[in-house]
Amino acid sequence: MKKILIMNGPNLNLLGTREPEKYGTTTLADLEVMCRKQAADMGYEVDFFQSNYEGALVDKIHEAGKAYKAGQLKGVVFNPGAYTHTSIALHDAIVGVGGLPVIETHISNVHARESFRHHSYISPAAAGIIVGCGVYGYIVAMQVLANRP
Ligand code: CA2
Repeated sequence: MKKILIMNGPNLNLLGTREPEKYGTTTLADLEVMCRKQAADMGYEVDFFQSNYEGALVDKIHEAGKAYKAGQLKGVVFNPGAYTHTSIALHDAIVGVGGLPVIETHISNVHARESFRHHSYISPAAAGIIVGCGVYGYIVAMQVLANRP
């Protein structure tokens, strides 16, 4: 069965434990359950990955690029956390693997927040972008991937 990779970047392991006014009360473990259920409903498996390390996220994108080319992966839902606003390395990884569909997903509306959150290095490399829809953005992003040709 084909997979969808859900990737979360730095500090998203804290989801649901602090700053609920910004990120809600769903924990990362809750989010994993939601994503696995959505994937099963659509006939996919989920690979769920979180790291606080930029290089580990780069490595995972490389792995995803290979799996996509081998026809084992439909695409990636990626919340790069604060690396969104800083990481040329993640941009280059997505572009570098060539053709991997990445849906950049943010829980909060980054455009309604501090100006340093308004720029994304990931967006030019992404197939689509979802912001400000809470954790349901991940579900929408999965539906987007599943419905791509
Ligand atoms: O809105 C999003 O999903 C963000 O990617 C979240 C990042 C932030 O740096 C981006 O600008 C927007 C922060 C993730 C930190 O997550 C926490 C969750 C709960 C408590 C503390 C941090």
